[in-house]
Amino acid sequence: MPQYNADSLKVLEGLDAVRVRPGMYIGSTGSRGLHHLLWEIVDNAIDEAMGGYATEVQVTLYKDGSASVWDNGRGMPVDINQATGVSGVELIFTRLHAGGKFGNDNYAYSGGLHGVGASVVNALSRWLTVDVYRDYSHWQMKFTSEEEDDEGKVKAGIPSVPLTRVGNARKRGTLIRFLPDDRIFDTTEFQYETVRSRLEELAYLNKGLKISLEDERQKDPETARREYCFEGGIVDYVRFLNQGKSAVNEDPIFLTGVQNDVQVQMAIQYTDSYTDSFFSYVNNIPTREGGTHEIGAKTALTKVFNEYARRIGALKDKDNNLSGEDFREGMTCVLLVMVKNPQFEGQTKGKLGNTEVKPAVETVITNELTLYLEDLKHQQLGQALVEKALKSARVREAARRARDIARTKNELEAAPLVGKLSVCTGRNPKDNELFIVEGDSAGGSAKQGRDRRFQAILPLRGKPLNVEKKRLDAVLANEEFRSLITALGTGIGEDFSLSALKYDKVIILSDADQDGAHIRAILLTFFYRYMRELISEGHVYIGMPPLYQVRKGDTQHYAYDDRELKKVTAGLKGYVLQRYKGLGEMNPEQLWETTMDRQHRKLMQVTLDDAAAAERMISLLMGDKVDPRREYIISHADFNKEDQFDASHGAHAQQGNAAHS
Ligand code: 0RA
Repeated sequence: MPQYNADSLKVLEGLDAVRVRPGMYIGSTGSRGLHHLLWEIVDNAIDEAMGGYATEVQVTLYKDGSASVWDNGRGMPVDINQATGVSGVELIFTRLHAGGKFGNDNYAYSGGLHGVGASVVNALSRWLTVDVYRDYSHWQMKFTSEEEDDEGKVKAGIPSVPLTRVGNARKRGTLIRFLPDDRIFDTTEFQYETVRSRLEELAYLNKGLKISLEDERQKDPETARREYCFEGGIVDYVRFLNQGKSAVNEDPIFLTGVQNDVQVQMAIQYTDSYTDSFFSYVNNIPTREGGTHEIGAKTALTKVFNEYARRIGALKDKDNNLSGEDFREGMTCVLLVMVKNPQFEGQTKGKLGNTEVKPAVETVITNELTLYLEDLKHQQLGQALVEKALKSARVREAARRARDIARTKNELEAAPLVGKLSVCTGRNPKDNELFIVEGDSAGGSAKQGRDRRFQAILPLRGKPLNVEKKRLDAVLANEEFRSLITALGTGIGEDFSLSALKYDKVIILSDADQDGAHIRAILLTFFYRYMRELISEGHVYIGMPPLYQVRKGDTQHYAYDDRELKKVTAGLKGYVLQRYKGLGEMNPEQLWETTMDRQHRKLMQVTLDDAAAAERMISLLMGDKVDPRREYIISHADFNKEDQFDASHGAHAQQGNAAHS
């Protein structure tokens, strides 16, 4: 047993605090918090690479539920820290906030959101082992959270095997393996897709770094091992995001520079689509709510392009400047900044607050984009982009007029426009739900079966317009969408206002087949493009009708997937099984019982967790390039799989009352 002095006792108390309030350190004890543990360790490995010491990071997920992270960096310090008399490794894993940072400048940019340190991971694991390879030696140390104190309380992250030289080694690096504690977490299963997509993203953000994933739980060798390395960094990333679209500039514009300690990289590729997609990151952390870095970049883009448009004579002295939106039409952009002390704000801490970052980014982008456009090689592109912006401005003006007309029309002819809508009687939007139902017959059942106090029904006839291929004016001209917009009450695009929302939940009800999936995708695309807050604030849901009815005598059970069907029918004899092919097959009572009743239904909440994946999925599925779409559909053709929305929209299944709170 290792010896403890008074100082280290205090340290142990510190780690115990982590187990008392895990949420304070990792946000939650759900799946998100679980993955946070892994990101914590991955961040340290990436820091080592960003410092220029490592070229490779490997993550492994094991069958026993543990995970490991390897980097070929310098190896954690194994020598004794003079002030404490404890080895560097032990300090890193037992001292809160010691992390790997040591006040070292190399680590100045590391994880703002994570950065709570490897010790937190240790405290929340059943066991953790470290292997350090450096100076031709292999060192090992182990920790455990299995021991109990006199009162039977678990002691967090106690060294169980002291740091020991276990052999010779030629390689250099650090391997950390840990088993998340199932007494802390609601789930201890690492999700393959969550891990894979984040590692891929990190590989794009860290040019030239080789990041691999090995998942020993996977049978298929292709999924079991993935390796990512992008020599083009974020330039490759925008190309990847735009795969489903037709590019205007094959070679993305790449701008980079440093200003007042803020490192800036930006890659831009224009496509022939009409929306803009801005993906920003601070210290490798996605900033979905934007912030000062985004504002700085957008300000610079608008300013430089307007100046350029004047210089080439596309704008005359008398003309007004074009708007930022006009220059951003069809733009996909990745912005990555490195900031010393990032302050994250906003609902989900996804917004950068540092005021000094705006002028820094603005300066870098202004200088670099000006130089880029002055280059004769880029003259043609520059002209084309100004043309595109001018056209966007003209259409925007036309759309504004159309919208005004739509608005007055709505007021004048509100009744006919929402004629298909069956409103609810309750007047409190917080209690109310809008079901968007595929097909008139299911719509009819829903109208009869609903609780009319809280539930409104909007039936959709046939497939709605695919908005991905349309500008706002065409969307507004479409009657189906006009009904929807009017029903929601929020307005659309720039005019969107969440506070005017008439329903707390907007629930899409479509069949569990390809057509149904297509309709869902079109509706989600519409919300994503024109009412994004509706999704990000958690108002959009997918209703999950059961796939089976099991009837025996007077009683009936419903099963929402094959696994549940097995459970329901286990030990049951002489039952009648019905497989529902569509919502239309259910009578009003059945539809109510299975799909609409708050007590029993299953809803999937659509979230924007992975906006980049959503963006890509939407352009692949809804865009106009046929080949990538076909490929995607072939490889993801199982439309009954619940995690279909995980990949594209990060949806989370919720059952019964859970979805109701
Ligand atoms: C501080 C000092 C040194 C290495 C590290 C931290 C280090 C930490 C981690 C965390 C994961 N992988 C890591 N690799 C290295 C050593 C400094 C030196 O060798 O002089």
